[in-house]
Amino acid sequence: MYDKNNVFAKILRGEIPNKTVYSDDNVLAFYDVAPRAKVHVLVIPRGECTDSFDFTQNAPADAQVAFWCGVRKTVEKLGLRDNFRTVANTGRGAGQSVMHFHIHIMSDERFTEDF
Ligand code: DGP
Repeated sequence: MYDKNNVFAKILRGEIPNKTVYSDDNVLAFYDVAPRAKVHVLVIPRGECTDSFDFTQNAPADAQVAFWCGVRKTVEKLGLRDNFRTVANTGRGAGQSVMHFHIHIMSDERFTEDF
């Protein structure tokens, strides 16, 4: 169940400030407050969804396409091309701490871990 008081919902409502990278009618992209890579940006849909499972199951198809377009535009705005990762922690067991679906975009000179 979606909690309207999660921190990203508050960011979307303007109740918590953020350092915006990209914004449109469907998505907001902003720098992670606790970066774990040289570049660490979060992309979130404006619609209410808890995680990637919820998003892919329940968000309208056009919202899903618009979200990935927003991810692409964010990557382009950051000037990234061939050295970035997109990660979607899904569920508490995977370390998801904010229950509003988000994609991490991370880029560094070199990653120390391979997946
Ligand atoms: P996850 O663990 O996948 O749920 O990632 C949540 C991320 O959100 C985590 O890397 C830290 C970030 N975060 C938490 N609170 C805030 C905040 O108030 N502002 C910003 N910019 N990022 C936040």
